Amino acid sequence: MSQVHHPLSDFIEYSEAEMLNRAQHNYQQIRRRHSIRKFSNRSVPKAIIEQCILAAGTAPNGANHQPWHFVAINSPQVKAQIRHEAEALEQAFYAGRAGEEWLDALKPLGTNADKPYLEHAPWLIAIFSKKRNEEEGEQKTNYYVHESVGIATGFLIQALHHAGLATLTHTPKPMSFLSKVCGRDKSNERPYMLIIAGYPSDDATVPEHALQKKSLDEIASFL
Ligand code: IYR
Repeated sequence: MSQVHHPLSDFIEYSEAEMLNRAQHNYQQIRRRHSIRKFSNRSVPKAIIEQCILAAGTAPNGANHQPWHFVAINSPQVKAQIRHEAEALEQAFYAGRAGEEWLDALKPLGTNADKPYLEHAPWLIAIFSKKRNEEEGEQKTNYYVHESVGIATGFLIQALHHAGLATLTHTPKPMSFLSKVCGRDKSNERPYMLIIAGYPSDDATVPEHALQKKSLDEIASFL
């Protein structure tokens, strides 16, 4: 592989005052992102989702192998199938598979096995991690797959929020049904997470518990 480098032509330098202002503004924007569980069935154009996935695809990742695949689902049939399978798993989870401690931890959120939003929301985005890239007959091992896909997922959530959409992360356990439903039943791919995106319904709420964020002192140290 050649080692061509390009000048860093798109870096923008801001004054320190501007940087502080931008950092504060970004915090004020991102702190308005809340996981919600009541979505409107109002449609959202595919073009918006495409731009958000493009943004996710710019995430830093191992050796730039980009070990991810995004399946954006708008089809009512596929969404119904996902809801059906996810609810069956969640019923077992809430009936005891989770264990007492986990169920106690979820109590303040008020979650349960019913997942109507998996059908109501216009878009479900299933994210797959790829332990190998197998495009066009090549066999390339991927590196730092979990870290890379985690960062890309963060970028995706940020992009969706920035675009003006509400989001929810969902990780049914086990998630293997997503591979089949999404047509990604390949030995090199694993479902990583499901992101629900759309408009909140008029009666969407945020649990008080979810608003309690740790202070800077609690989450950071400066040496
Ligand atoms: N996946 C389940 C349970 C659940 C687990 C965690 I950790 C949460 O932060 C929220 C929910 C569900 O979606 O209900």
